[in-house]
Amino acid sequence: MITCCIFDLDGVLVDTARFHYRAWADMAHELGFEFTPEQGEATKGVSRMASLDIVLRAGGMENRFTQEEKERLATEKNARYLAYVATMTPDDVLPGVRDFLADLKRHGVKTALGSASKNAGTILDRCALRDAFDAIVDGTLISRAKPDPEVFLKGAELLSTSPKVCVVFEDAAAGIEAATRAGMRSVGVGDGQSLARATMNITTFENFTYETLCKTID
Ligand code: B16
Ligand code: MG
Repeated sequence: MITCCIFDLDGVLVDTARFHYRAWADMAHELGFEFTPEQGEATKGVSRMASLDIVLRAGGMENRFTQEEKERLATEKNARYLAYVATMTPDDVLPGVRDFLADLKRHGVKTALGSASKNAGTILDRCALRDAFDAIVDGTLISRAKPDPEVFLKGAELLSTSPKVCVVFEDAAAGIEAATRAGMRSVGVGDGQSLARATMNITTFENFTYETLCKTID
């Protein structure tokens, strides 16, 4: 039985993962090294400060900065990221997402957002997605980042449901691990390789329905 779907935001509902990557790569370039898209994969789904550590480690600079300097670098990266986000419109919601959310609503399935991002509210508003969710959990409400299951357990709690009836949609390996640790099934969205541990995988929401979801993993 699947009565609740919890969605990651960046890389699942909207393609902001490329904005995060660009903002980190720009910062790295200014610091004097290149941060590749392959290295960028490891920042998906993890918190801002943990992402900063990943980037600095890639450039051999993990011990170069004080905590205060790291806070400043993270703030600058976030300003760059928000400049990209400011260009977003409702057209930036990924193909098939709105139809799938509407299909879930028709079947009485509850929905929650489960994102590590502190900017999730801004993105939901820019893309006119806020009203599509029964509950919203973002980086401002949690204290432990994925792969800790906190974000998804909080979503289930707000919807008053058991993890057993929840399915998580995720584009990051850390998010799939968080779902598994929460006792939930998961759908990996995107590149199958890094998401091999998901219960099932899709590459797009186009033509994906609640019926297909249930047939495949229920
Ligand atoms: P922010 P998600 C995550 O969002 C991103 O995947 C990850 O790359 C980012 O570092 C994290 O949010 C924090 O984002 O800097 O905006 O607070 O995938 O969990 O929706
Ligand atoms: Mg994501």
